Amino acid sequence: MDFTLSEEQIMIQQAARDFAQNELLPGVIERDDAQKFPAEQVKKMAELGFLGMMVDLKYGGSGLDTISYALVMEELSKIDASASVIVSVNNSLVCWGLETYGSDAQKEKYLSRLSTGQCIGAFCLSEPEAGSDATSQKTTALDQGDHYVLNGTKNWITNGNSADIYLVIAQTHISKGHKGINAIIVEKGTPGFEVGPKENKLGIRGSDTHSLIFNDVKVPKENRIGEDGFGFKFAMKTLAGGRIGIAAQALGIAAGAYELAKKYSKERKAFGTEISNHQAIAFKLADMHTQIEAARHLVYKAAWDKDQGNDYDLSGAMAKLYASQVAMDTAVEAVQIHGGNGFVKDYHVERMMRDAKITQIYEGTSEIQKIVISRSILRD
Ligand code: COS
Repeated sequence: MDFTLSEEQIMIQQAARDFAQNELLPGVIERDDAQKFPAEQVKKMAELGFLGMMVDLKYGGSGLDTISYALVMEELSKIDASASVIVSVNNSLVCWGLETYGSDAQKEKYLSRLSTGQCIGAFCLSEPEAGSDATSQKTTALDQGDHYVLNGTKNWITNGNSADIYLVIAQTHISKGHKGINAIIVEKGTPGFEVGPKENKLGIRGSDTHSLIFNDVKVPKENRIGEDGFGFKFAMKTLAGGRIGIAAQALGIAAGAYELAKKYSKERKAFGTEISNHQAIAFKLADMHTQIEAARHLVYKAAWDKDQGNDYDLSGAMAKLYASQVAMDTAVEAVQIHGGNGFVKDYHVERMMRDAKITQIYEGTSEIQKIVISRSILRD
């Protein structure tokens, strides 16, 4: 067993750490406040190859492994989870899905643009009545010979307005249930496709989350990913990898909040000494550090499973379930250690506490992860 990162992985980790400090930290409070999409920062992340990290070089990607991707997600999320979710969705849910299941023509047409950040992508599964219950898709993509006609509404879509390419999950053969669902590529600007209002969110406020409305949207048949009826499996397989990205995001939020709390505890004095000298604070830090290290092992193991070609549904779900809980617990304790200062924006930890919450909800709630885990362990 070897826990050592390769030289290349350490280099990428350092590049992401430097980028986060130099480019994401300035203005992160203001972007959160104003719900401002980090457009300039996304452009720079594209230049660093962060938007198509695992995509083959021939499609403009960085050709890296999932561990490198997790390391980058962790570093970016220590500073700005709004920026890292854009990276996560583009890499895991859009580029990976297209590269793994798309046709050669689809890859030629869309993948290089997505992996180089010329445009960004969105993954559109959730609906007003189909979040966790993902088979209950109400959006339809009816077969009209050489094209589909899409009707319906998607909810809470990350990159909702900033994307140009949308992977839309929709029901084609209603009587077939989940076996009648398709995944269809829809380009922004297609007549009848409208972006709804921006959500005013608790956390990750810099990322743009919108509903999407499809009103008789005509899309050529060649935009369907995989065989007819493959859409639900496509969504499940894609989300299984996405969960590793979000687990790494949660790990980063936890690690970022912990680092700030540790630093603060060594500066702030109370009762004549730095508060880190009080056992009440030191023990909190000990718990945080231990839990973060455990989360890190789960996240890297899931990424490693994916790189080895092992099944990663179970390890990805466990990583997300645990890391998101650690993110939430650590961020709450980081605020506590900061006391009154933790409750104001300048010290960052209140934002991290708000950002942490979504990691227990999106790409499968913690309850959904427990369904995936329990079904997997009870199968044998
Ligand atoms: N990989 C491949 N196929 C999968 C799969 C996976 N990880 N998980 C499920 N499937 C397949 C099943 O094998 C089944 O296909 P068959 O009937 O051909 O065997 C099909 O998908 C339906 O699965 P199942 O019967 O288990 O469906 P359920 O309605 O019970 O739900 C869960 C399955 C709960 C796991 C699924 O709906 C889910 O993940 N929901 C959460 C979705 C989500 O993450 N939403 C957030 C939106 S994205 S931000």
